[in-house]
This record gives sequence, structure tokens and C-alpha cells, in this order.
Amino acid sequence: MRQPVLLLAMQAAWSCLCRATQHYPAAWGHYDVCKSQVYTDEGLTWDYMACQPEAGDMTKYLRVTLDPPNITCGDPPETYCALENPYMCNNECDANTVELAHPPELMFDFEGRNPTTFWQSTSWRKYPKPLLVNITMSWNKTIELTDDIVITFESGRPEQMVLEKSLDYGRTWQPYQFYATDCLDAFTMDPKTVQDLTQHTLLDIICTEDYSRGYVWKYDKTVRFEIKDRFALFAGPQLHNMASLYGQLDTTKNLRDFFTITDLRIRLLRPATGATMVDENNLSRYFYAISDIKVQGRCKCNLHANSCVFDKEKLTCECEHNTTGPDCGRCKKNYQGRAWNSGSYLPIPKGTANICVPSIVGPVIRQNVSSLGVANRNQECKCDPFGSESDRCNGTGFCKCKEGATGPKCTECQPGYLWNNGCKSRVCDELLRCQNGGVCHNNLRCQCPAAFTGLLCEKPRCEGEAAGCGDPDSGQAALRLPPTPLLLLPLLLAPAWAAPL
Ligand SMILES: *[C@@H]1O[C@H](CO)[C@@H](O)[C@H](O)[C@H]1NC(C)=O
Ligand SMILES: *[C@@H]1O[C@H](CO)[C@@H](O)[C@H](O)[C@H]1NC(C)=O
Ligand SMILES: *[C@@H]1O[C@H](CO)[C@@H](O)[C@H](O)[C@H]1NC(C)=O
Ligand SMILES: *[C@@H]1O[C@H](CO)[C@@H](O)[C@H](O)[C@H]1NC(C)=O
Ligand SMILES: *[C@@H]1O[C@H](CO)[C@@H](O)[C@H](O)[C@H]1NC(C)=O
Ligand SMILES: *[C@@H]1O[C@H](CO)[C@@H](O)[C@H](O)[C@H]1NC(C)=O
Ligand SMILES: CC(=O)N[C@H]1CO[C@H](CO)[C@@H](O)[C@@H]1O
Ligand SMILES: [Ca+2]
Repeated sequence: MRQPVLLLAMQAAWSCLCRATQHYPAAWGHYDVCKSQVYTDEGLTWDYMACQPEAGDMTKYLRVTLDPPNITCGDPPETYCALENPYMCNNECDANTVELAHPPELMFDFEGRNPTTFWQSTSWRKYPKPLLVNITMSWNKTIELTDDIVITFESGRPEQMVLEKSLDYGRTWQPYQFYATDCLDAFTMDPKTVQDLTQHTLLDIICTEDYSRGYVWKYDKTVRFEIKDRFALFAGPQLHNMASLYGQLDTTKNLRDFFTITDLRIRLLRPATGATMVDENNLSRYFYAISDIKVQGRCKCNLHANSCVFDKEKLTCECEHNTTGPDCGRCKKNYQGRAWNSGSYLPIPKGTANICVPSIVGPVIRQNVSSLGVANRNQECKCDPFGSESDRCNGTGFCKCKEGATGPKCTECQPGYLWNNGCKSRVCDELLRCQNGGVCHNNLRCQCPAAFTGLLCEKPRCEGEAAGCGDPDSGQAALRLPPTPLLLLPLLLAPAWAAPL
């Protein structure tokens, strides 16, 4: 049912996420240049370094998809109750009038003008059937998140929602965080906050009640996924020690993968009601409205590029070190003298470039190039039978790798995949742990206790309803306790977070 809705890059057909100036202490590691010229005993030569593009606003480069596709209000026109006064119900949404339309791109436009611009859903006309909306943001490129994801709701924060991520262009999804007014009731998870996390549990998937309570809509509008707090657990309380964070990122692959995405999905499961009971006589009070979504990050270029270009509706790393591919994930042709490797943040501050070196072309091959011809076109290449589509080369000496596999013989796995008779998506490990007592098997699957299911055993097993066990038909919704107004301070950002990641 998904359809691409629009590509949000209207401001510029081409732009560059390049480094401008270096504005942080060198001792933290820069990774802002891929090479520099140096004088040695042999004269002027190149010194190669690990490098990465600058972090920036990633919402300019995404494609947003809504499911159901016709969930946006205004077609046909509808009236709503005012956000701040539910007894004023003459607000109009009309898709055919610019001033009254609330299309999805208003979640990503420049916010700061008055009044705010927002996307709005149809109202909960089919109550008690759940009002479900998926908002999917796709980059068609792996990106690394560097700052909190912040979603601003103009309709009151939803009573139930899930933030999910994909690392494989939307083929598989994992939850990032659950949000509910009542975590136990909605997802049978104990409520936690990011402050409950420790260095050891930092990649745990939690359900939080921090961003769902309080119907003072005007003041508590944002829902966060706290990236910086998780980084801080590694980097030290003051976030001074970027070196430590980069070191950890380098040695703890799962930490890095945790913050790497190709897509994000917001699953809205139950709108704000701001009351004990849903007013069934006036359902135009209930809907979702989002004015802004912040996603800060950078292109993942495997430390082989310091710029990432948006051209022809696509983000691409400008690869150095003789690497190529959208993420600089392989060596260029004729530079396959040794296996491709990601650059490394270590040793700090310059890291290691791990450049690709020229292929060694044997004399026999070279002398016989002209005689190879058709007879040898399908030569045996000993391509890995599990990692490749065929044991034969494709005609130019390359093995054709299956999804997730890489390397000349397709014997290696791309990031996020593990070898097990071919490359399989990595599901769980010490850091990305199976939830609710599940046991991780070979990092490839979680064996869940009987009462739980889901990739990471994060979902309680219950019949039918996808949206957790809270079945609004049971009348349970009407018995909900009044939300406690919470004096919740927005998460204070650590003061010394000056360095972009
Ligand atoms: C959206 O489309 C589906 C199928 O075409 C239809 O059943 C549903 O009622 C529509 N929803 C709205 C809100 O118009
Ligand atoms: C949203 O995504 C979930 C999870 O993949 C899926 O089950 C559901 O059908 C999707 N659509 C809606 C409208 O919830
Ligand atoms: C994603 O990028 C690839 C190239 O890397 C391109 O072939 C494909 O069409 C893109 N997909 C979409 C949906 O833009
Ligand atoms: C909603 O309530 C308001 C005020 O009580 C009323 O004016 C309006 O007609 C109601 N709307 C519907 C659809 O019942
Ligand atoms: C490729 O590698 C060689 C050294 O092996 C280097 O001289 C050359 O500049 C590299 N090319 C690029 C584009 O980085
Ligand atoms: C063989 O594979 C390589 C690498 O994937 C590709 O560049 C080349 O175009 C392919 N050649 C043929 C004839 O398919
Ligand atoms: C110069 C050389 O080594 N030529 C070899 C090319 O390959 C044929 C077999 O295909 C050999 O017979 C030649 O000796
Ligand atoms: Ca907006």
C-alpha cells in the first residue's frame, strides 16, 4: 500500500555536505580531510587519513511515504476542533486550498515562522477502530545519526507510538523506541527513561512514558529519540572525550550500526485524547498533526570520503582512497590489490585510511590477455557458492554477489551482515540484545520466550491486533486513568557537545 509521496529536495537539485571550517580541538580527532601533502626524505608525497563528511540536516534529502496513502486530511474537506480549544470545531482542512491544506512536506519545511505549518491526518472517525498511520522516511543511502531525533506534535503527543529503523532500505525493521502513556498497558513493557540506561544497556530498546503524558499541548509538544544521551554514556559525562567515543565507535561495530540507518518509520498507534474518555460524539477532536521532524546525521562513507553530494535525487559519497560505491564500500577496479577495508578512527586523531592499492596483475595473465577471448569468458572463478549467484565470473572477472555479500569471491559480508552459509542480516548480539529474556542464537535470531515474539522478542504475543495488546474495542480505552500532568523538563543537552560527530 506504500507509494512514494514526494522527494524533499525542492530547495536545491544539487548540494554538498562538505566540510567548511574546522571548529573543534584537533585532539578530539578531525577526520575532515582524506589526504594531505607532506614532505618526507623522498620529497613531496601524500599522507592518507580517515575522513568523513560533515554532519547536517538530513531531512532535506529524504523521501516520505504515508501508509495508508490517503490518511492526510482535506480530501474530502473536513472540519476539526481547534488544537487548544476542543470546543471550537470549525477549523477546516481542504487539500485543494493552499492555506487550508496540510500535506506531508510541512513536516520538513523551515519552521520558525508563525503560524507553524504542519501535516495533519484525517480524524478518528472510525473509532473504536485504531487510527493507525505509518510515516516512513527513506534516504536510499546509509546515514549515521549524530543528534537526537525530535518530532514536534501540534495535536498533542500520541498516546502510543513506535519509532523504527531499517538498515537495509526498508526490507527489515527494528524498533528504536516505544512511547506510551502507559507502557505496560500498551506494549507490556516496563516504563524506562534514557536516564535508566547504563553503558552496558545503552542499546536496549525501551518504552518510555516521558513524551506521552500531559495534555498541556502548547508546552509539551516534542517526542525525542535520545541519541546524544546514548553517546554520552560512552564518551563520558561531560562529552569532552570525543576520542573515547570515536575509539568505541571503531571497536564496537554494533554501537556504530545502532546509529546507522537507511530509513526511519514513525508508527502512530493512538492519538492524544487528553482526557479519561474518548468523546464519541465529537471525534473530530482526535487526529495527528506534526509540524516538524529533526534528523541530524551524516552520510556513511566508511571513513573514505569527506563530502557527500546530493545529485539527481540521490546522496552519494565522494569516495577517496581509490574506493567506490555509494558508501565507498569497495575498491575501485584495478585497485583490488588487497581486500577492501573501512577506514579506522584509530589511532586518534588522524585514524587510518586503509586505502585500496593497485591490483597485482600476474605476467601470465598480462601476456595472454588477447588470447583469453570467448573460450575463457565463463572461466571458473571459484566464486563462493553461498555468497555469489554463480561459481562463474560474469565475463569481466567479477563474481556476482548475493545480497549482503561482498569481496572479489563474495566471501565477505557487508556491514550489518554475518556469514552463515552466505551473508545473513545480523539481528542480535551483546549490545543489540534480545528483549524480555530472549536468547541470541549465532547473532542471527532471537529465541523468544513463549509470551513474546518479534525480531528481538520485543512484542508480546497476542492474537490479532498488530498495535500491541491494548484493544480499544474492549472498552479498555475508556477506562484509562487520567494522564498525570508532568513537569517534565526537556532533556538538557550536555554542555560541552561542541564537536559534530
Ligand atoms: C483510504 O482508501 C481506502 C481504500 O481505498 C478506503 O477504504 C479508506 O476509507 C480511505 N480512507 C480515507 C480516510 O479516506
Ligand atoms: C505499518 O507498519 C506495520 C509494521 O510493519 C504494518 O504492520 C502495518 O500494516 C503498516 N500500516 C499501518 C497503516 O499501520
Ligand atoms: C536508490 O539508489 C539506487 C542507486 O544506488 C537507484 O538505482 C535506485 O533507483 C534508487 N531508488 C529509489 C527509490 O530512488
Ligand atoms: C463537537 O462539539 C462542538 C462543541 O460542543 C459542537 O459545536 C460540534 O458540532 C461538535 N461536532 C460534532 C461533529 O459533533
Ligand atoms: C589511488 O592510489 C594511488 C596510490 O596507490 C594514488 O597515487 C592515487 O592518488 C589514488 N587515487 C585516488 C583517486 O585516490
Ligand atoms: C561484471 O561485474 C562487474 C562488477 O559487479 C561489473 O562492473 C561489470 O559490468 C560486470 N560485467 C558484465 C559483463 O556483466
Ligand atoms: C606468452 C605466454 O605465456 N603465452 C601463453 C598464453 O596461453 C597459452 C594457453 O592458452 C599458452 O600456451 C601460452 O604459452
Ligand atoms: Ca512545518
